[in-house]
Amino acid sequence: MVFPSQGSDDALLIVDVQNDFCPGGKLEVPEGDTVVPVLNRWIDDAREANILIIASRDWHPVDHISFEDQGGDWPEHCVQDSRGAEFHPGLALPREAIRVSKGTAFDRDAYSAFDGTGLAGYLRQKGIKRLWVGGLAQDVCVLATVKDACKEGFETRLIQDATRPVFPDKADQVLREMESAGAVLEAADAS
Ligand code: VGL
Ligand code: ZN
Repeated sequence: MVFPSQGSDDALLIVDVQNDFCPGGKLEVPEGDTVVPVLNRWIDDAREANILIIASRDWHPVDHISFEDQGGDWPEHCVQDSRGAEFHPGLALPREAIRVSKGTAFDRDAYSAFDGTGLAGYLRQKGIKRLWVGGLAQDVCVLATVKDACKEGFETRLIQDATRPVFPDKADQVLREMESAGAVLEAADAS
């Protein structure tokens, strides 16, 4: 059991565990794939306990505004229906997990899984109060998602060993930023 506590008001939120954010991908997160076996344990537990599982994905149209050749900050990545946009093949995402796509507008980027997706309302409708969050990248989309989750009033827990940053130098600063937003940092899994 990896959930320290759980109930029908818990949900597991997996952010952007996609090929392009893993080693060999177009926007590589160092050691990004190491989150996969960790998250698989959380998925196992969530399934056993009937906990809602949400998986977000970065899902850009071609020529997205965030791409360098369009004047954006990032190399081309997670283009809709490309291999790079697929979830990491090792991620044991069950059929019933809810998929959330973001960053789908040509002219606007979205880092947070809550941005433009209606996710907060959906979770409230399901009676969710507490979110366990992991995925990629810790300093970009996970950070934005955690901050929005706190702002939306969810009790938010970051699963520290289930996330990795694009820029490892910023990791500590990012953790402090999450804490000041109100998130709780879950230490590495003891099991
Ligand atoms: C992300 C950079 C650009 C992420 C998405 O999922 O962390 N990072 N788009
Ligand atoms: Zn993106």
